Amino acid sequence: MAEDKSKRDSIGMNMKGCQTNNGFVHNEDILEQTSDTGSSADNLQHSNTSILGSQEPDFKGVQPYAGMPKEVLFQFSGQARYRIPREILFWLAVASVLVLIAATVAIIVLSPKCLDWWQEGPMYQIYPRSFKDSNKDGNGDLKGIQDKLDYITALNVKTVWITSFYKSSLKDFRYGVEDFRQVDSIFGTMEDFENLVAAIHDKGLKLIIDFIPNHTSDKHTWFQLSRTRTGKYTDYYIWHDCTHENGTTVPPNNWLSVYGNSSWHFDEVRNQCYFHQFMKEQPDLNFRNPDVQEEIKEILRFWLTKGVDGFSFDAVKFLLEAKHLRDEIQVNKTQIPDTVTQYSELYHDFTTTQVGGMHDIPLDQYSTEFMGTEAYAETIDRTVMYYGLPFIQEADFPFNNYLTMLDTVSGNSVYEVITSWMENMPEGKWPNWMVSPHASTVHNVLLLPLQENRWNPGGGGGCSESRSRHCTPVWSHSVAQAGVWWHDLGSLQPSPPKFK
Ligand SMILES: [Ca+2]
Ligand SMILES: [Ca+2]
Repeated sequence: MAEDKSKRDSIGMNMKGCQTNNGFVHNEDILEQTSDTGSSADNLQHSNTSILGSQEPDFKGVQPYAGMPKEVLFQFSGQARYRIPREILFWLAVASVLVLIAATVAIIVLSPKCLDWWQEGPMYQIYPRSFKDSNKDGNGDLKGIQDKLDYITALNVKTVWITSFYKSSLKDFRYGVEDFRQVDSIFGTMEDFENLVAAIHDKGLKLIIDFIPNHTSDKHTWFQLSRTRTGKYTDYYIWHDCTHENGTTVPPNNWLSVYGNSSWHFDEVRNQCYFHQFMKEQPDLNFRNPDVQEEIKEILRFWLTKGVDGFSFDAVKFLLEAKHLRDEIQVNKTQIPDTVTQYSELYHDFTTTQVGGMHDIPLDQYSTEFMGTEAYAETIDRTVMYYGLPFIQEADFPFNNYLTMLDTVSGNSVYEVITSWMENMPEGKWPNWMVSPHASTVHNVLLLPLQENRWNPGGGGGCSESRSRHCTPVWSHSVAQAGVWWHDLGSLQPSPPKFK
């Protein structure tokens, strides 16, 4: 008891000293007060030990004060009336931080993704040769497109899509490319292209261009080197032994070209047959060859450095063929095989949309911006495969031309096509609607402000001013759709559509 009293006296003296010092206490004051009691350093140590001991002194009537020494502070802080609120506040702070983190993650996960530029407005596809002829030589050209950018902007188009303008022959609408790094002279020069890119970007537009990975022209340097078995180019194309007797080629199998007749052509220089999905002047590249893939990447990088914002990969469904080279199955099994020459007379299970083949090629790695694919398969469920899988991104979207393939346009037929696409499209992907085919003559421009929410009630909702005017609701709510317009005759330009 005497010891406790001594301890309380010591603390009380400290407090007293503090109070007389207007509540501001220095350690020296404590030491001085302690010294005044006649205690030695040992006493001080004894005093501190007692304060921190298991026996809590009676501080009844004593209030904490500013500047109290650590030892006193510890004594008060251990009391339940201070400790419990402190612990409550601590855990509240921890809980608040955890809730904040969880809320942030939830908001990020659940919030609608910001639209990419290719989702914010229609694309306008231009076949340059018939769009506008700037120098009156009979061929539309790149300068002609540049001259019409105000018109394109007036359509509220956001992206210009220019079809093949590469150095090529006139065969197959310039899709037999002789040099992927050159602008064909009938369209202008590389300087014209660079000026066009700058002008497009000055207007706030984006530019995508066609790219044709499946084949080249037979005049391409690669093919000339391949047919002579020169170095790495030897396997740049799909070569196979075949016989050539009495003016007749006996091909490796019954595969047919899209344009009819055998898709194999005998090459006298190499003394082998090469494969072509399209014309014989358009030999298919061997896309399984890593060197070919690297060449393709380099070409895409070349155009990206020119300022191109994305690509439309043409004829992707024809990229790969089955390695086994087995005959394709006849549609009419009773037809004499030698008379099967038309493309429609075979099922093309081994030469198109190769499952396990197409997906082996990570197409999207070739484009840092946008990649669409022209892969018009027979059925929608096969075309949407080009969206890729949840963890394998392929095209940003495969172009959807099914509206243009309707034999009879009616409310029901349009509804069925749209519904079919939306139901087959992988979750989270972006739809698109091509409203005029690119391989026909003149089509009226039509914009369908279709609505994602119509089929996806849980999707992001509502139009905002920052989004395209094309989100003008038809069914009371919508998001912008990436429509695709085809305009192939500049002399018959339609009036800009009216948007509400
Ligand atoms: Ca011209
Ligand atoms: Ca191919």
